[in-house]
Amino acid sequence: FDDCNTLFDRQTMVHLFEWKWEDVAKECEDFLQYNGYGAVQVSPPNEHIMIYTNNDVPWWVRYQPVSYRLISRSGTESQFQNMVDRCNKVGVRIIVDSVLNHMVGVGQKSDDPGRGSSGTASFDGRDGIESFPAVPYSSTDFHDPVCHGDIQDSDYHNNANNVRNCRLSGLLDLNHSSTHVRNMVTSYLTSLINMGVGGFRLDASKHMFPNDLQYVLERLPNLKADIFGANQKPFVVHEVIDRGGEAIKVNEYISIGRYTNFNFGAAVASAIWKESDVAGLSTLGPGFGYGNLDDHDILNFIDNHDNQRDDHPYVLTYKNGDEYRMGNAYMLAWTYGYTRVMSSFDFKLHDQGPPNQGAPNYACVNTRWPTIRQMVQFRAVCQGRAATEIVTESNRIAFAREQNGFFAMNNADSDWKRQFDTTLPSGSYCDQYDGELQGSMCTGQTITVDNNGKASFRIPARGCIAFSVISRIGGR
Ligand code: LM2
Repeated sequence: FDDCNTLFDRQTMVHLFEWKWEDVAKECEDFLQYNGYGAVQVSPPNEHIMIYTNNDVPWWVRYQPVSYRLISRSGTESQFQNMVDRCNKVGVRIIVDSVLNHMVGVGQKSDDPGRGSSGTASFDGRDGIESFPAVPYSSTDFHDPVCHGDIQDSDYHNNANNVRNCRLSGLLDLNHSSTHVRNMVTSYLTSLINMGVGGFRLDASKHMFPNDLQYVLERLPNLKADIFGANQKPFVVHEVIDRGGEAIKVNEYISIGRYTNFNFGAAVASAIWKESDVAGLSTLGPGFGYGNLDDHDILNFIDNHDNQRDDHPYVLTYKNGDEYRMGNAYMLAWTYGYTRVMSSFDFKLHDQGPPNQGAPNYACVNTRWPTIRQMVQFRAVCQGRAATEIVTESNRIAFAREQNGFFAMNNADSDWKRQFDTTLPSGSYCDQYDGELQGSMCTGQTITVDNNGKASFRIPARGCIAFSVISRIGGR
């Protein structure tokens, strides 16, 4: 389940958080396939609750399943299938965010005023009733006899069983040791595989027992051979937050997939905020610190949809502007792990839903970050190339990607000017961090590499530079 099943030179996943299926399909065709993206993580596609407050529907309704039918705010089953087909056709895989741990919050009912579901299923989440006829689940499919209440804060440190048996903020907790529940979630994931998806981000894996998940995952069919080749297992990344000090450890999950490495974004943020030194990022990899496991065990990212909404995020988010650009650029230039970038929507309030849920003619502000686009391409062309010629100074790091690329970050408050060994073929290169090559014109700094691969240039204070064989002026 570690294998991302993406094309060799497409080593980045993008989370198109809350995007509609029709828009994802267009994005695969018009943008992702040309820019080195291998996969899209999509929001949960199954039927979920609806809650209308002040003309808004919070983003988190997607994390309260009502059934496993494919009808959500993002679209219908046929729109989902159409997206999977169109993305696969251009070599971009679909990774489905799958909510298996729970159903709705206790008390939610389909006939409450202002409530309902994204489809037509009725449900009754009142304590003890717990009825979801469209799956079907009934009260005996939940963990109530083992734990009838919420996970307590202290459980995270000292009671692994409670974290897995009790309710996560009131969400009705499915019992995955039950044969019926296992069959229902297995058939849900199986149907997605048969539609052509490449894998899953399993929501709240920490809150499910690894052996129950293993039972389900081992019973899944192989991916569709006409798309992925013979005998390919789905990619699985477990959402497990473990930054140390937890009763539940990430190591419990790495034999059944990868895990979401929350320690990576934290290390990058602290370096860029100068709580540590970016020079130390030259060792960010297995063994760097707690939770940074082997390459094939992890998915790295700067921020995700949860921690970007924290009151005081411990990671960089789009609200950090240039610092976010630096963090993402380092992640994409560096050799560690499979990487995921975030494509979200601007928000003021934690619960705020996406902007496109009202009338069809919503005003959509498209703010793709040119640096991230360039750096995903950089990562693609540098795939398989080691980081060499690593240079560090106080608050500075630079490295080559073995004859294919060169990256430097200067987090100091003064310019960094010196000669580097780039390992690149001689020629003129265009900076992909602050500029880009458009035909034969470079919109940013031009770097001249001599016959020995050496180049002297300046990296602005609190800035980066990146160039590679695809930004060589006049071609490779
Ligand atoms: C996750 N990973 O393990 C998701 O990444 C995260 O976004 C989900 O929480 C969580 N697990 C459960 O799937 C979000 C959101 C919560 C929200 C839940 C359920 O962060 O705030 O909880 O989805 O929609 C909401 C209310 C909460 C209420 C709960 C149950 O915010 O106050 O608790 O519904 O009604 C009483």
